[in-house]
Amino acid sequence: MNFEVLTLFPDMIRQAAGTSVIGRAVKNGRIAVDPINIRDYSCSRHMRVDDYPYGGGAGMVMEPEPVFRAVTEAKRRVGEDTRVVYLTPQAEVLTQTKVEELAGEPSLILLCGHYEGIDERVLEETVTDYVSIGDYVLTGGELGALVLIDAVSRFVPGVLGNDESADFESLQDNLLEYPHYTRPEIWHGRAVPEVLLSGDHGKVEDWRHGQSLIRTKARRPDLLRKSRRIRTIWFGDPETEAAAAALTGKLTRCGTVENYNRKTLQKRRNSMSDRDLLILVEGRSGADDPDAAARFRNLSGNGTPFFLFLGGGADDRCTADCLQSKGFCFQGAVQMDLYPPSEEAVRSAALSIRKKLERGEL
Ligand code: 6GU
Repeated sequence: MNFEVLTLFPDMIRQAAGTSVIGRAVKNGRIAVDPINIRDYSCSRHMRVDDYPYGGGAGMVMEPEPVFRAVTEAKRRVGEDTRVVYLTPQAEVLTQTKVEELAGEPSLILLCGHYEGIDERVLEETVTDYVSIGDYVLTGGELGALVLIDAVSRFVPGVLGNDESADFESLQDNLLEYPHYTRPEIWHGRAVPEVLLSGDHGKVEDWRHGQSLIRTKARRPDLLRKSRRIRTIWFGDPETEAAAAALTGKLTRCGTVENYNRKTLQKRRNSMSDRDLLILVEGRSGADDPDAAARFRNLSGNGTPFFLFLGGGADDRCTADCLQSKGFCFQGAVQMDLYPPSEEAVRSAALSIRKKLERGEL
């Protein structure tokens, strides 16, 4: 993946991109971080790139033409259609979901502003994404660009070693990570929680999830309000189950995946709350599910949002209508190639759901 960084301080980018995990990834050729000095595209003999603001006021504004020329050069290098991300506090705050979305691009052009900002007209003409790294003001966009490069690069294959994998991040769950411990077993009189020494994987997982909840409630209650328990139901063949499991795994670390081919489950009462999110993966080919009413006999929601994922040309109307009448709230249907599901299809399906979760739209 290529990062073209348009900046007045290329050394700052070069320094940081030569160090640690990102430095290793650059040396291995997994990513390229290419600073472009906006000053090299100045229109004046004195290499000026800023001027006084129309309308008066404090500070200087970066002129449009040098920025435009620098963007043009970056596009010449990595492609005309490359997204241009402007790092600015006047933007949505970067999240793990946005990071993963950007990681799907082959290249990114990162535009770092300075002074009071950049002439609005060149932004209108070139910028595709506005990104802030938090609600505070920095002296320039370079640290934002470096934060973005670091976070995005973790998703580029080969950037992380096996034991640093970016497979599933706790933040994708809108939950904070549980506490970690290593040797010694007792340190400064403090013991490692006993359950971690028990060797019981189920118990350890339960404990960690509990700790994540406690921690999120205490430190980031705002995240908890966006988090939902993911409940996946599937029916169809083993490929459908694989798709259901993959999709659930991209949404949460602690969801359930239930087989609704099975008569026993259809008989058991299954009530979902308004804090749950139902994912229904329907794999059978052909038209509607004629058994929908019987299949969902004992399933009930309480304003519970749901998404449908349909494989092999299955129709959504019957299933959707049936669930709507049982207290579920239809959020969308996606046709998926389930035979087998491509990793890309699963990834983009999960991303679109997480975006909605993050915006509080569910
Ligand atoms: Cl990305 N740039 C600048 N200049 N200030 C910021 C920021 C970015 N994120 C928060 N404050």
